Amino acid sequence: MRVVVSIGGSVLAPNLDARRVEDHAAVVETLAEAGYDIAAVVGGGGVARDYIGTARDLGANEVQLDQIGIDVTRINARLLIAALGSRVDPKVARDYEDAGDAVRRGDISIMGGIMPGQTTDAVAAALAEYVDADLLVYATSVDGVYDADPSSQDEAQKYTQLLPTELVDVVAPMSRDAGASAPVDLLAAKLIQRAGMRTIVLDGADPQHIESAVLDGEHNGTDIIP
Ligand code: U5P
Repeated sequence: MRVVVSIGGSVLAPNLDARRVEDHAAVVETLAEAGYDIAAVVGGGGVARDYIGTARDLGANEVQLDQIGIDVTRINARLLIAALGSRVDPKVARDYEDAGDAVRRGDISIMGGIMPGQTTDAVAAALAEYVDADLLVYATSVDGVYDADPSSQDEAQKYTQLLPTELVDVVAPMSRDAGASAPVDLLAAKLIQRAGMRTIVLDGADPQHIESAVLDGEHNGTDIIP
């Protein structure tokens, strides 16, 4: 069984806390020890947003801002690598082929962003398809996919299950609002739809949620089932 886990930057490193990174690494190692092939894609979180905001004030263009974001995701990926044992490929995978080679060798592969114009949500979805993953897990700062932004709308309802096509329909209007943070972005949703990828979106603040979802199929997030 092959699993790709997308770990949001705000989930892995909302601040620099070794314990938190270790807890995520421990879950990745537990899954690897349980016989799963694992690749993880790490996001940039608040640190990326801070750098991007500052560089925007300095006049950087959007591609330059994305490049800064990618660099931050790779630094976060290095933190996770630092916490993982000998089964991890020690280099941050720079493309899907690097990551795929590592996974096929039996190593844990960690990657961040790869190219401007997207987020690590899309990287995780494309990687999951590339390595023929059985399951894609988004460990995010929101505990699933809602019909509206739960941080600003009290009446927002969480979906327990969606078809990939429904996921696209739900996140499409959210991603058009500037600054809106859909739990999974539109490009990722479209890649999930195209690949028919079994996906779970869950609250990754406690990495145990990832472990229970993968090992026991138990979670309180949203199941995307083709
Ligand atoms: N980013 C990219 N391309 C990628 C991944 C990330 O340009 O393949 C940039 C985007 O600006 C994104 C930021 O907002 O890095 C942080 O990634 P994420 O945490 O939003 O996924």
